Amino acid sequence: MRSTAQSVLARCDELAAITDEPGQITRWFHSPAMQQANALVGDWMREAGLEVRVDAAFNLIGRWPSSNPKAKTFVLGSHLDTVRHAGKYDGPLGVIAALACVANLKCEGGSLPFHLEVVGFSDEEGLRYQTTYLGSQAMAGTLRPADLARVDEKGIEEARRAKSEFLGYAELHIEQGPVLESKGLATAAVSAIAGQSRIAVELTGHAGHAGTTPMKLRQDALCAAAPIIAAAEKCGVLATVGQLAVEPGASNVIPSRVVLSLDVRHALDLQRLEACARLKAVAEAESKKRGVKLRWQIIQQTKSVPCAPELTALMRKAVALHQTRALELPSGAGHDAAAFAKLCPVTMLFVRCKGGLSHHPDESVAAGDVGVALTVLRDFLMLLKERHE
Ligand code: HGY
Ligand code: MN
Ligand code: MN
Repeated sequence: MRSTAQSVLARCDELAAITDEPGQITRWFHSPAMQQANALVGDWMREAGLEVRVDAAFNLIGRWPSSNPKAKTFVLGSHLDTVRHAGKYDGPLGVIAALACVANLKCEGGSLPFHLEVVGFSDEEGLRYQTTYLGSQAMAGTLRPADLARVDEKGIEEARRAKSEFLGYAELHIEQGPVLESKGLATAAVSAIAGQSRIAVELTGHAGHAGTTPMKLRQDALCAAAPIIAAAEKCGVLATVGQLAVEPGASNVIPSRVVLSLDVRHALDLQRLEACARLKAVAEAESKKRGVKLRWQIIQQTKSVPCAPELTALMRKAVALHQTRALELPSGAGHDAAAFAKLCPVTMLFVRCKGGLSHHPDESVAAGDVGVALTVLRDFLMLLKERHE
């Protein structure tokens, strides 16, 4: 039976019911929920006639081999893990829509001059280890020893694949921003993916009695953290403190230790790195002023990644078959395509989402837009087929 926008959305609903935190959608790397998600989507891949496996980094892979054993592989991917209290579509829409597109091609008796894989990456968000692209980096072979030291899974590096295998990669993803809605467009190609810095800031002061310790004698870790958070809000690039832990966490005890997360983004790497340097200087000054010890730990830095012009031109051509305007938008959000770009040319297709809202349970997409995206993705594959026949 043909896959439609409605069946794609119904599967997003079904997958959304699988969570590590009842009452909300949360799936972190290699959790029980992620293993259930891989099993469910793996069954859908088998139903579509794909060869299904899970690699050493717990990436789910559905393969449609070409009749030419010497052919290269084209990958349609996105991620199945989520942020905490996520929406239904950030990641899963890309995997389920790609599978629907491939299933329809196979139903029509189509064939491709290249192997095709649909991949559900195991950890794009980094909820478990605060590092992003764990699954796609494992496949790209770009995990560093520091990343591996953080991950309590042995042998994950065996997921590595060779550049020579791949023809290219395309990722369908909700825009997670307001531009498509403001322009009245369903889809757009993506020009580049912004880089990001993920930093853990630890401030260690000294606990004490809230009622007897004079203000000027305190080493208050939270008072040292506050100016850093205020500076992040005004640092001139996108900066977010998403996590804040305060110890010992009693109302009548001066905070002795604070750990906060810093997520810094910009399309230009130099701007991002300069903003991080400014924030580190604030942290050093504020902690010194209070006799608080500072630990500034860069968890991960990922550079901005341009999408491949030739593939993106093909994606724009496919968009132009269905829309009056075929734009190319930059992505402020990170995507597995950024990690996969180490292996081969990559491109992306954005789908309008309501209010540009994402990383929120109210994330939503219109069936009509998903329908357009399915057709664009199919036409993109047909254009690719023409190029490689
Ligand atoms: O954080 C991001 O940009 C992506 O959702 N992982
Ligand atoms: Mn995503
Ligand atoms: Mn996300």
